[in-house]
Amino acid sequence: MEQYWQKEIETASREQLTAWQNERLVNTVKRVYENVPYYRAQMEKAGITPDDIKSIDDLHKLPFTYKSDLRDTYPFGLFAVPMEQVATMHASSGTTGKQIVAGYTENDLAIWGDICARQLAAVGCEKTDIVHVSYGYGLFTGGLGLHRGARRIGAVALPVSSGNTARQLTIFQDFGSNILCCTPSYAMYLGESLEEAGIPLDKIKLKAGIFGAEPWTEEMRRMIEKKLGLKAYDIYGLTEIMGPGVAYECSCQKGMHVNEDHFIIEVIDPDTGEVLPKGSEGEIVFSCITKEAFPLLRYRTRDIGVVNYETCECGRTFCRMSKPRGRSDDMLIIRGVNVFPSQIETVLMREGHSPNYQLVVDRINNLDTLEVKVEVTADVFSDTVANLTKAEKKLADSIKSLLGVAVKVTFCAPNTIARSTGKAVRVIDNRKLH
Ligand code: DLL
Repeated sequence: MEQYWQKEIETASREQLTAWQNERLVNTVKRVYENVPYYRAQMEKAGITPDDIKSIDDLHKLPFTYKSDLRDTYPFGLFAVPMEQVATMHASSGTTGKQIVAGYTENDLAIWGDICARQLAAVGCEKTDIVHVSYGYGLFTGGLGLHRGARRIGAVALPVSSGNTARQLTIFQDFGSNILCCTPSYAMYLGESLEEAGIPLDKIKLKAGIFGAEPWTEEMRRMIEKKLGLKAYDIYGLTEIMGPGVAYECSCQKGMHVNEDHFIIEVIDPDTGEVLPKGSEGEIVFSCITKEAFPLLRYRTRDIGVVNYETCECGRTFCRMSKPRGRSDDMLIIRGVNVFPSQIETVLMREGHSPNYQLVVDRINNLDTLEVKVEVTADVFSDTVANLTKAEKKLADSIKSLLGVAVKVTFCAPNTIARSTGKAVRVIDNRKLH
């Protein structure tokens, strides 16, 4: 039977959800206009006042918030409450420029706990379960976010944090962890490590996993499920909006339910900024409508996805967002062709290759090159050079036929590509160094 944390909200009618969104959006716009000089200036520039925002139909009138706005106001310039009301902060380092700092009031933390509890309930978490949290604790939102969710439910929140893989395996066995929370790449690494240590699955009690914070494919999901003997769920979120739990997967696993009572999702054309018709793929934009300390409006996530408004069989009425294909800024442009690392991952897994891969991009004689390094088993690696070359070519052909871009495939010996305990580094772009 489907389990909910706040059933009345999670299954509320569309009319009710819209009514909440209308009221909460209007209030948030007023609040930021009054309390955040930067927002007031942006709205003045756009020629609007809070009176122009009467319902979610007026949302498109508000200016977008970009990551660059967060840098311009670093560190606390977009906070909408005085510091004495801020209970904690998190930050994401990002790959370029200054880190992003998010503030939370006590009330924000309670809501964050609830939305993570919704995810935990959806995977069947009970009070008696041990929730093994291997996302990093600290300024990263993953560890403490899921920790709060587990506490909200009343389950055991086990703050293992990431790293020290051998110890993680010992804890699985000795403590009987039931639900694992970590990045999908770390889940894969934990699965491989279990195998290498010769620990059979009947020695551990994991039943579900909550994996997110980076793109991963359905193929990877199946592999993790097999290696760890659990059901793997996807969870989405970002520091700027809250952290994990902005959207969560139910047992149907056909998209992640967006917590629409707290966040409004839009899909826009990343080039023109225009809101796209329902069902189109585009850049995902979020507005926070209940956050007190750091309520971003129309924040450009750069994540590319699709939103589905059909009712889900689980009974939840929140719309569902697809797995983001990746961030528009992770997208590689190789000789004019757009390539997402996740597309390459799909080909690798479909053809039975290992999920341990890395993409190396370079520019040689003014021409982009893409090398796909992928680990193979010791058996394959010790095969004849002729056979290896043939197999590399076969994989390169498959990638070319699917993505339309010629790549060089290089097979690597087992355990030569660095494993990640947090977010995996999938791409090394040497072009940036030139
Ligand atoms: O990664 C928050 C989080 C922690 C989500 C734990 C899920 C679990 P940031 O470090 O700010 O926050 O990174 C946010 O990660 O814009 C996406 O590009 C990517 N991302 C997050 N979840 C997923 C997912 C956390 N399920 C950025 N699938 C986002 C694909 C994801 N990409």
